Amino acid sequence: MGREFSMNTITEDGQLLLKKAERDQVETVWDRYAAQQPNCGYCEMGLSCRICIMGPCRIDPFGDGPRRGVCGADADIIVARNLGRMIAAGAASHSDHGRDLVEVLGEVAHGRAPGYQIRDVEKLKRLAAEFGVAVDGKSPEQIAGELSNVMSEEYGTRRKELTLLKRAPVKRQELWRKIGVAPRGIDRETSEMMHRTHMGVDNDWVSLLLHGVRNALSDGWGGSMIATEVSDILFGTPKPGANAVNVGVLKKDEVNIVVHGHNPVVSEMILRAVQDPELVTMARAKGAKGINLAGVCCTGNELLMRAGVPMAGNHLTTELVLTTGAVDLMLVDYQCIMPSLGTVAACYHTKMVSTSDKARFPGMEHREFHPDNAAAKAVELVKEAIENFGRRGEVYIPVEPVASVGGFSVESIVGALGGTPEPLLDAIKAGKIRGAAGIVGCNNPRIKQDYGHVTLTRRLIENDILVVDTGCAAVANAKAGFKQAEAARLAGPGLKEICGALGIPPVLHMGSCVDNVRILVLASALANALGVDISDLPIAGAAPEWYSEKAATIGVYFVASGVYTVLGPMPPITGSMNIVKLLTEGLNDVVGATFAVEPDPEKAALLMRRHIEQKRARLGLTHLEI
Ligand code: SF4
Ligand code: MSK
Repeated sequence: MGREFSMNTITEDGQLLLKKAERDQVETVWDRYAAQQPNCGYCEMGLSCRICIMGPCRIDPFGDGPRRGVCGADADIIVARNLGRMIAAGAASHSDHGRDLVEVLGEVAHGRAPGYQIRDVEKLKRLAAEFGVAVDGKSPEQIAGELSNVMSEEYGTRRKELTLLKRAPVKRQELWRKIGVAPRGIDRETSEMMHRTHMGVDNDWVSLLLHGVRNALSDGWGGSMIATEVSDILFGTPKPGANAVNVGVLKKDEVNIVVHGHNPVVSEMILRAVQDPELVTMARAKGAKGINLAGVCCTGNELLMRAGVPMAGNHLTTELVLTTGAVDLMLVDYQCIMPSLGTVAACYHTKMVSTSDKARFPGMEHREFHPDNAAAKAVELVKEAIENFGRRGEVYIPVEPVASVGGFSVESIVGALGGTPEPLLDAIKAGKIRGAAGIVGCNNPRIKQDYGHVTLTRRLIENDILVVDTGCAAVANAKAGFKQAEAARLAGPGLKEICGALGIPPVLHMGSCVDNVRILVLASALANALGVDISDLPIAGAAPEWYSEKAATIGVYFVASGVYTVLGPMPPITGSMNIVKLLTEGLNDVVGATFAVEPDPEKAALLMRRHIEQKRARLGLTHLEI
């Protein structure tokens, strides 16, 4: 008798593959999560500290145990330092991803990156103008070289504040300056956070958290924004297009290559290689019908957004795709790649390859990709995947894929509206669309896979709230079928009418985790068109199943930009009621938005709807009492 897996995931492919994993005696993330229970209460509350080796220390919030660490730090200081370091790690991850793209842009400019090219020259010129790079009389390569240099400087400390902050509404920029959180350099804020949280530096929890806000903004309006923009320049700005999602996108009779991670630099070269007619002929000679490229997590989202590459699954599906026995090669770059994957793959024929100089994994071969060798290495690896096709054992692909539409960059959304955000604003003013919500972030075994995303999204669209999503949330909603034009039938009457008129689904896929910045840019465009700040808009954000430090940073830059944000899992802050109160109430007086924490997506939907209706009331629009 197999176990019942409907408690782990709402997805059919997930439940069926968990049964397969059990039969194959493959340990998954859920097994390891169960083995970790009960989690350490001190760590859950943020009350353990291992910053120095006078400790480790922990604070006893209830009993007769210590109320201070060896150095004298109390609960507020310890929780704030831990949260600060979490934000720093998240900002560092996304922003370093951005730096890698800036470096590729520079290599392309100097002709040292065969296979890469500048795909969106118009965006290159727009960005150059924003960064003060003159474009007249220069070739795209010259502009790219100069832009790459200027963007690199954003990472250091030469500027008073980051260039792209000026994309925010003027009121927001002024607020950031007034409270001293306008970031000065991308790396600088992360580095300063690590300094401030060293023993004996910043021991004022409010001051630490304000720097946390500045650090998160350095990512949202700095490193992540650069990552998205440079990816668009190099690989094309996304346009709406069809794709398919879930494990059913793997093909029994084709060579399956899956890309995983976040940075599109490697996967774009793989995409190019799998289209090479010579390699396709080679695959056919080995008995396959062709070569099938699919993605998981955000590298998958990058390819889905720009090229309609199918998506096999989100974070908690990454081990399960291997249990199909159908993956001939999985290539990983960095972030959100479980170190268990090599062990899972070893139970099947799957070849696992890591590609980044900064991310290595047990049980994987390492083949380092650099801009100068990426095109050639991609061909090499696709050949190896073809060779591996013949080594397959049993293949089990238990579901059919779900159709979906992706590719909603700000440019394509505004384009669909006729070149201005006005029609969207008119629909909001008329109450046909009550407001908009950004649903973002991961899966986390603390929450049944996809349940948080899908339930929350369903409740919002049926109440006429347009949903935009990114990351693993976007994949969850695509698997649930919310990203087909027909999904408009699930929407309330007003949203349904607008979707019908524009031919769009009620849930718009805006990309990967770094692409959360597209939501910031869209919110700024709406606020500017209305002549208000982002915090005045009838919008809200949510991360119903978040797990990662990057998601914590995203949450902070959303709130600091004026977006009320509901988290599913509780961050490790409950050891300090001062900090809980600041983040859930006090921040309203500082940045005009707060966090809420609500693991039940039904209740989270109510919180978001109530917030949106309150903002409508303040703008003098029709509103509902919720
Ligand atoms: Fe303990 Fe203070 Fe060292 Fe943290 S910094 S481990 S609280 S002594
Ligand atoms: S991949 S950060 S699990 S969204 Fe971007 Fe998914 Fe979260 Fe990673």
